[in-house]
Order: sequence, then structure tokens, then C-alpha cells
Amino acid sequence: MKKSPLQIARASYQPKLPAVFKGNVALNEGAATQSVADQDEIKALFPNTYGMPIINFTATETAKSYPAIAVGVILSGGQAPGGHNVISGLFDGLKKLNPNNKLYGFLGGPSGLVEHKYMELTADIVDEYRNTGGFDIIGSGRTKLEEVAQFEEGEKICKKLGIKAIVIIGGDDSNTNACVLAEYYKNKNAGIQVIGCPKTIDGDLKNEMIEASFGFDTACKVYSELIGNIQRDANSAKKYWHFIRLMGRSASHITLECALQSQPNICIISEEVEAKNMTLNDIVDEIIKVIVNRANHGLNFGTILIPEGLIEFIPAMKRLIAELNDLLASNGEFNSLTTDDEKRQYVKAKLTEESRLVYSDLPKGIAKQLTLDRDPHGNVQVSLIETEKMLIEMVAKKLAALKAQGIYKGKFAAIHHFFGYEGRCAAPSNFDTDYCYSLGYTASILIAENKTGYMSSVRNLTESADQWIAGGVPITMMMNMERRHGEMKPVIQKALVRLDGAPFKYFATHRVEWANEDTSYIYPGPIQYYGPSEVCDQPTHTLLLEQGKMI
Ligand code: FBP
Repeated sequence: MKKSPLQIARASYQPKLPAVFKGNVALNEGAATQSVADQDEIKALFPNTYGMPIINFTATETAKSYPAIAVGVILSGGQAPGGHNVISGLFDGLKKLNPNNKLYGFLGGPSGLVEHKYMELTADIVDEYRNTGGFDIIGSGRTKLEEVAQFEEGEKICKKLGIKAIVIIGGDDSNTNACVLAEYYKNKNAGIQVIGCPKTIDGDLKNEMIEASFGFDTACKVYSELIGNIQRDANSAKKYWHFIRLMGRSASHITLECALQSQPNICIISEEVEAKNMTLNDIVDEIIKVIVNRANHGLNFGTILIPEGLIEFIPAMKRLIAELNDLLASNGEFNSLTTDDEKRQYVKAKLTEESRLVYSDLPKGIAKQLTLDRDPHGNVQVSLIETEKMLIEMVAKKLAALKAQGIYKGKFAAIHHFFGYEGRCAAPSNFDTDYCYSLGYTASILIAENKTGYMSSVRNLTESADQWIAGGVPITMMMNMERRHGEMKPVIQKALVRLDGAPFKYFATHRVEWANEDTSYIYPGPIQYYGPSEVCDQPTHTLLLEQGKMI
């Protein structure tokens, strides 16, 4: 297959590992752990995997030999740059422990385990994918592993292939499922270990022991490059406002990181919107203030970053969506109506006073979208809602009214963008290349040491790779109880943007200056793989600020 010069160069890159992996590794166990909340409930649900200690690896003179084993690996959920390197790190780690070790990949995500679709990952295959973006080596999928019948099917195929451990590379939900699977197999003494690896561009799988999910670094760098390019265009043409929606299903980490990297004129953070109990109109008013002020200084252009999950964080919208979910769940009466107008009137008549007002205020297209698209659980698919277009429409309407009153004298022309898929399979940055390889390598040692119910953990990430600290964290430690589809379930606690955290505080301190000045833009440029370390190896601004470093 023909390859680009960069692909060829990257294929021969040897990822960096924590120094501890240079020689023999000893395993050190800390004190017993607890879940982040709801300790009694989590302990009762995970009697075999609760309370296990945190593990750190240290160097030792003593060499150990390990019997040959087979391991299975699964890529779960949305793509994130670096997934192939978790697999190559796992492969190399296993082969170093015992050259006869085997690695199988389950195809198309967790369903591969249940449906017994797999392939052996040999050196030839793994070599083709080293340091590349994408999940195409074995594919990914969103099947949830949560039913006993699925676990049993998994056990059958593991027994057939002699698989002693499964590595699940996924986000918070997939790792929650990994923990349930680990508990199930341990409880029945199935002899199958389960190890998780923290993946998601959204950056919301992180805590004290998991400093970052992989893929966040690369994806944010790709989006920031694009935002920077747009800002340079905006500053050159001086005639457009660019409304840019950024992926991140729930938390606004991606949007905040991109703002720190590119310094846009406006950036909305969903978590702040929720905390301040803002309405959609409040958000529009905030945007209007900046646009009018810039127009007064002759600046009829700018950039606005909008997090994908915004709608669900606006408290009044959240209540409206909940009402619509109840109202429209298998509602034959509603479904029998034929015109949009009839449907709109029907919905309006059934909503509470508060939600009726919110619904009536929405642009018609968005209001319709809220009553149309339902996922298999009957929920609105908020990611399909084009918030950036909705905001443009609402802002344009208000500006026209202000113009008629003589308050606004500028010109408003807007362009919308949505960045998500552009970054999810990018060639991993040096950071993600090394981090992912280290996560995979770490997983191989946790397996060899007979651990289960652990997540591979590599910490101290703002230092150079040789100083990274590798080990394992019990997944139960990250769990709490949350209401999901009407039932309380044990899940890994999602990390939202903390308004008292250093990244948000930095943003909040600088946003007025970024809003008003026309020269505050930063142009990050494309990811660099070769060159000076300060250009190629910088971790995210979020990570640097969280660890008390300067940006
Ligand atoms: P994961 O949480 O599985 O990593 O996926 C995150 C994400 O990229 C979100 O940012 C986005 O909303 C969603 O996946 C899109 O899903 P899909 O790939 O199904 O279109």
C-alpha cells in the first residue's frame, strides 16, 4: 500500500517508555482503596474487586520468568488517536515477558467478544499500524457488555483460544463494563482477568490516578490548529463571525482546551452555564454584548467556541427535554399528527408553563428536532442538534432588533463549523504516541502479575516520558452510583470541567481581554512530530495548568 513520507517516517518511530520498563519490574502495592462515593453500595456490588490497592511498578535486579499466555484486546466506543499504540505497546510488552505469548484482537468492538469474531495480531499486522491514528486494526463498536449471556459467550471464546486476560480500551462506560466483567469472572473463578485502558477524546475519564484519557491531546491540537487558521482568516477578511461547535458529548474539556490554545473572542463552557442557571437567552445576550462592543470598535468579526453538549447543561432545556422524553415516549396520538404545525401545537398544549415558554422561544427547526430524533432508549439525540446554527439564528434576530432601535450599528455575517471527526483519527501527537504505548505496555505487566479489575495508569505526564510513573488503579475506586435509565447503577464518575480548577480559572481571568482585543488570537499551527521539544512534545494546557505549570 502506498504511504506518505510522514507515514513512512512515523512507522520507524520508537515510542518512549517510563524508565522503569528498561529492566526488570517489581510490583508495589499501596493501602486498600475505596470508591469515590457510595462505598457501601459499590462494595456490595463488587465483593471480589472492591478495595484492592493501587499498584506502582519499580525497577528491580531480580529477573522473573512468566509462562506463555494468550490475551484478547477490544477497542470500544468512539475513535481516539493512539489506540493502535496501546495495542502495539501491549503486544511488545507481552512478547518481552515471553516470546510465545499471543495477542488476539476482537473485531468491531465488544460485540466481537460476544459474537466470537477475532483475529490473531501477529508482528506483521501490528507493525503496519504502529504510531498511526484510527482504530482500523480491529475496528471499534458501541455494544455494551452488561448482560450475563454476553459474559458467558465471552468466556466460551476465551476458553477456546486459551485467553487468560482481556484488555478493554474505552471510555468511562466501557471501563465500567470492564469492571463488571472482571467481577463476574473473578466471582466464578473463570480464570479470565480484565484490564481497562483510559480512552476518549472528550477528556472526561480522569481523576487523581488517571491524569488524562488518551486521544484528548491530539484531537485538541487538531481542532486548535483549525480554529487558529479560521482566526487568521477572520482577522484578514474582517467580515465574518465564526460559530464553531466542538465535540465532547458531555463535558466541555475539549472546548476549554481549544480556547486556552487559540484564545477566541468567546467560549461557552457548559458547566458554567449550568452552575449559573443560565437560559438560552442569557447565553445569546452574552454573545450579543461582545458582538456589539466589538462592532463599536469597528471589529465586525470574531470566533465563538461552543461545546457539543451545551443543550443538556442549560437547566431549563434539561427540564424541557425530560418533559419531552416522557411526553413523546410511544405516544400514538402525537405520531398520528401529520403536519409540523399540528405537532408543535400538541406539544405546547401538554408542556408545563416553564417548558412551553422555552419551547416557544426556540427556532422552529430546533424545536422540531427535539421532538423527532430519539435514540433506542427514547432520549433526544442532543449531539445531532446543530447548536451553532441555532445560536446564529437567535443572535441574528436579536441584533436585527437592536439595529432597528439604533443600538447596534455593525454588520453581522456568520459562518458555522463543527469539528469532531476531523480529530478523532489523526496521527497521534508525540505525547499520545508515547502515552498510549506506555499504557499498553503497563497493561501487559498487570496481566502477567495476575491482576484483574484494574485500569492501566501512567502518571506524572507533564514530565518527560522517562519520568512517568506506571502502575494500575482499581476501577472500583473511580465508581459511584448514578441514575441511568431510571435505575441506580454503579458507574465510573465522569470528570466535568471544574469551575474551581486552574484551566477554567485561567480562561475566566483572560476572557474579557480575548473578547475585546483583535490581536489576542493564537495560531497554534499543525501538530509537529519532529523538531525542538517545545514545539513537538508539549502536553495539553489543561494538564499543565492542572499540575501547577505555566502555559
Ligand atoms: P467516546 O466517549 O466513546 O470516546 O466517544 C466520544 C465521541 O467522540 C464524542 O465526542 C461524540 O459526541 C461521540 O463520540 C460521537 O459518537 P459517534 O462516533 O457514534 O458518532
